[in-house]
Amino acid sequence: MAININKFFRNDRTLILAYDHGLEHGPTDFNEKSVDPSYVLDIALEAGYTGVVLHHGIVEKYYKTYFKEVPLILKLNAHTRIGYKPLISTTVCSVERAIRLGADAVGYTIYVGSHEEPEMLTEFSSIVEKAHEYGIPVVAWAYPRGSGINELDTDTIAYAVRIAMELGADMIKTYYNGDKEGLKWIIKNAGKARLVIAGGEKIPDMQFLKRTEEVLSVGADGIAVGRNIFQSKRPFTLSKALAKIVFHNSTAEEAARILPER
Ligand code: FBP
Repeated sequence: MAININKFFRNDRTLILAYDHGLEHGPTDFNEKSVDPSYVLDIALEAGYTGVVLHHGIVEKYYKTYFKEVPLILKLNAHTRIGYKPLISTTVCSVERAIRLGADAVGYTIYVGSHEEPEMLTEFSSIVEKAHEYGIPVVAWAYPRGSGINELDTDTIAYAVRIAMELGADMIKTYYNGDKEGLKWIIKNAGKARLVIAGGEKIPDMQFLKRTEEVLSVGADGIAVGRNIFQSKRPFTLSKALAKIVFHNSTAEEAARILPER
């Protein structure tokens, strides 16, 4: 069956709002507003994001009515920051349940280089096989991680992306380390899979807009951002500025004109 990821694209670019942090990082990532999933879904809807990333519990209780206008990537695995544990992102939802809940794609994190990587490779492959049988695209979080691993080394990121591509990912999310030439090589290694850049820790809004302009200019297909939006003091206008860069090729300077203060 042909797998179509176009639902997540507008003008051949994608802008995804990630909101799986409550599980991945804990509530310290949130403020009084962003702790409420409805608030974050409002941002996604109003700013015209072409995708949102959620775990199934939030989907069941919040992803309803008009929020469904924003296509859904349902995250199938999770890893928490609390306590000591192996570096494996555990499967917490099945492909079938994701489909029943209205997912347009499923997402899965692979910690490439971790001691537990083999399990994640096997599981990811099974998920790709099953999701593709149902015609559902798969988004891989290809994150180098583990003892002795330099998470931001260009060749290591390229290797992580290559692994996800060869195992059948339709879209791959990974880090940007600031190496523009390196990103070109990373994108080449994604092949026909689409490549999106993760947001990372909160940086000043203008810096984030510039970083977005940069990765798109090199050839990334879009960005998947979380903290840089919902930890911003102006998540709605910042999202609209981002959309100008992503979908309309505005420069960061042009896009920033809509921000109340710089
Ligand atoms: P951010 O834009 O906030 O970095 O979100 C992207 C993301 O991949 C989330 O989907 C996920 O919860 C988080 O980063 C994982 O963060 P970490 O790199 O700490 O594992």
